[in-house]
Amino acid sequence: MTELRVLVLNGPNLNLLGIRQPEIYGRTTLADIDRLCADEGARLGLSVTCRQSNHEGEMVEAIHAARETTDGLMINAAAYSHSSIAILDALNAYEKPVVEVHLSNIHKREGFRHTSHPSARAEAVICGLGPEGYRVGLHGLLWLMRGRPAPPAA
Ligand code: CA2
Repeated sequence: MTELRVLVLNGPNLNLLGIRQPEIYGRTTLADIDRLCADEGARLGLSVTCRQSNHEGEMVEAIHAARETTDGLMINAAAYSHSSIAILDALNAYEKPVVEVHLSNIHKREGFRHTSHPSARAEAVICGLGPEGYRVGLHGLLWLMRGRPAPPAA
């Protein structure tokens, strides 16, 4: 059986994780998160590609490309979550499962973070679990890509 392919797409400033403002976002770096996703993906039999961009148009193009090359997508659009209709439109044109992830609980933060546009498209949203949210997100995405199988009978 061929591996299911997943794109993990991270947005602006997440490249600074673990380097600046550790009091807000912690000491885990984006490289650590990429490794977590690759390792957990391998355990789950997924082929995981991680990308980060500080540019809205590049993120839109990465989502367009993913239409042909992936079976599921996990996105942390970072600050573009709260502003980018272009990214929402690109996600709406993506026909496979989408999981949205945020490190922080955006609903406990400033009001302008409470609306996240990708949530209008994503099958599931995870926020507030820090880097662990990416692991949980991959498990959820796999379940969605498999077509939401029922749990085994107890
Ligand atoms: O909680 C999340 O994952 C966010 O998507 C992170 C974004 C923020 O704008 C969203 O509201 C919630 C910010 C990512 C910026 O990360 C930095 C890391 C270190 C230093 C500066 C920024």
